[in-house]
Formats: sequence, C-alpha cells, structure tokens
Amino acid sequence: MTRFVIARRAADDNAVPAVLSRPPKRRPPVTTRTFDFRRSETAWTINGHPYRPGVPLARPRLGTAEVWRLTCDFHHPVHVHLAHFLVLARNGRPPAATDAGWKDTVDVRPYEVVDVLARFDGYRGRYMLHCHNLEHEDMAMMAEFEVI
Ligand SMILES: [Cu+2]
Repeated sequence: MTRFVIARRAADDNAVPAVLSRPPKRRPPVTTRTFDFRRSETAWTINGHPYRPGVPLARPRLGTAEVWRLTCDFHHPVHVHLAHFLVLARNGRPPAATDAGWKDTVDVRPYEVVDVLARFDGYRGRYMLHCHNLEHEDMAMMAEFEVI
C-alpha cells in the first residue's frame, strides 16, 4: 500500500492556457467519393466488396481534402484511420451539435447519407476504413485507401 504524507503547504502556480488546442483549418475538397456500407447475402461489404487486402478503394493525395459520402443499409460507426474529418451534412441537412469538431469515427444510421470532409495529412501509405462494430469488421467490412 502506498501512502502520501503531506509535509508542507505550497502555492498552486498551475493555470489553464488561454487556447487549449489549435484545430486544423478546413481545406476545399478536391473530389467527392462515396463509400456504401451494406450487407450482401454472404458478407458485410463496402462498395460491394468484402475486405480485399492490397486493393485500395481510393487514392487521395497527401495534403488534400476530400468529401467522403458515407451511406449504409444498417447502423454502422464508420472509422477512418489517419484522416480526421468534419461532418458536413446528414441527409443533406446541417449536422447535429454532437457532430461538431474533428473526428475519426462517425455514426451512420440506416439509410442515412453522411458527408464528411476528410484531411489527408502527415504520411503517405495504406490505411483502413472500416465499420467499428466489432462483429461487422470481423465479417470483413473493411477497406484500404492509399494516400499518395
Ligand atoms: Cu457496421
């Protein structure tokens, strides 16, 4: 067992900074891509395919931003590696207050269309996007994209 013994008083010189963080700025999108999360008769798919290692569904350029339109037939928390994104719209309407801020996962409800603005910063290479529902990703609802 650890025990702390207070031996003397001290002044608290801690302070909350005036600015906690500087979120990245928006960039105009260079293109729009659609990723459709759907269950087929045999698999959970993205754009009609279960996970295909080495076959990226998109090749965004480093330093750009793109609108990714996420659609689905079921409830999927869509998670994107590397690229943080802002929710731009849900079914063509402004996003909810809970959508505010830069995210790496967005809740997409059945038959909803969610537009996000994704930034591709930092590193080139291959990354994943997938449903974050463990049972769905275990059923191959994943895809690669390659930042070039
Ligand atoms: Cu899912």
